[in-house]
Amino acid sequence: MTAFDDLGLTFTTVAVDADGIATVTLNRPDKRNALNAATVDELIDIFTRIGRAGPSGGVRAVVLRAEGAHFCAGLDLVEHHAEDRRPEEFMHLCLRWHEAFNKMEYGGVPVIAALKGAVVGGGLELASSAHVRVADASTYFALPEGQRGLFTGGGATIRVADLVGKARMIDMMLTGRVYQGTEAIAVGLAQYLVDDSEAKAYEIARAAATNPPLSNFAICSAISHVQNMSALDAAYMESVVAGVVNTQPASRGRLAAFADKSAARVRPNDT
Ligand code: 1HE
Repeated sequence: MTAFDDLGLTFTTVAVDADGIATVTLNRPDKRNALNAATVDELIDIFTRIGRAGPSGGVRAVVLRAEGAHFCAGLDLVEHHAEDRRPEEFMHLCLRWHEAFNKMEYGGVPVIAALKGAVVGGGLELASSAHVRVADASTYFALPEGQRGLFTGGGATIRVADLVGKARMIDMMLTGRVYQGTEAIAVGLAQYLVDDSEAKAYEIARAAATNPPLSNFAICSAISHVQNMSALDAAYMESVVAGVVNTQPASRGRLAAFADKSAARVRPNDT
């Protein structure tokens, strides 16, 4: 029995290894991991539990991955069609998407998305809630909402616009433009383009997990909160966070190692 077994997950799985690296898997490959309402509820449950352990315990980093050839096909269009939802029902569904994705982005635990195939519509909204996105050669990004007669509802107007800028997002939605490969990296949709996105995502998660959890908590919550603030309040908030993080006991040994010259220095990459 793991700490997640009692959640009764159907469309997702969670496994945590001995180092505290959690693997959260979208596990609905026959539907290209389309996000039905139940999957979103599972993501809320998973990331509530991951965040609740706090910066001192439990999960130290998350790799978000998917079964099958595609990361995520976005909103479950078949369910949406069948449900024939009323406006307020879809509004409340969107609020659940936001609950799940906010728990990811503001939860204080690094989430690394291992991408492949389609990362489209709500799938891109999910990916953009991760802290680091890793793409491979098969990965492609799009916002086909316009073509479907829909609009984004899972935070793309905030997070995707933040990644690529307002003008590119509007173009993507008006025209269905697809980004992939180095162009996707250049516009900011992912930070890494590699042969094996999962292997790289685990490498990043393991590297991040060597930082003190309180530092990662600040990195993976404070930076996002700051984006929502005025510059004046953000600077104040940054000072308070730095007051807590930069005096933590876990940093003492690291500072001592720098002072006694035993710590690694920051060097340029090998050329
Ligand atoms: C789905 C979905 C889905 C696949 N909802 N069932 N998103 C989109 O507009 C993308 C829609 N999907 C696609 O364009 C393609 O399916 C893919 C490019 C992702 C994959 O293509 P392919 O050829 O591998 O698969 P397929 O044959 O299209 O689909 C395989 C099955 O997955 C099929 O089910 P089956 O029971 O007939 O086998 C499809 O119905 C199912 N499937 N995608 C439901 N999205 C909060 S607002 C967010 C708004 C949005 O996200 S809009 C963007 C929606």
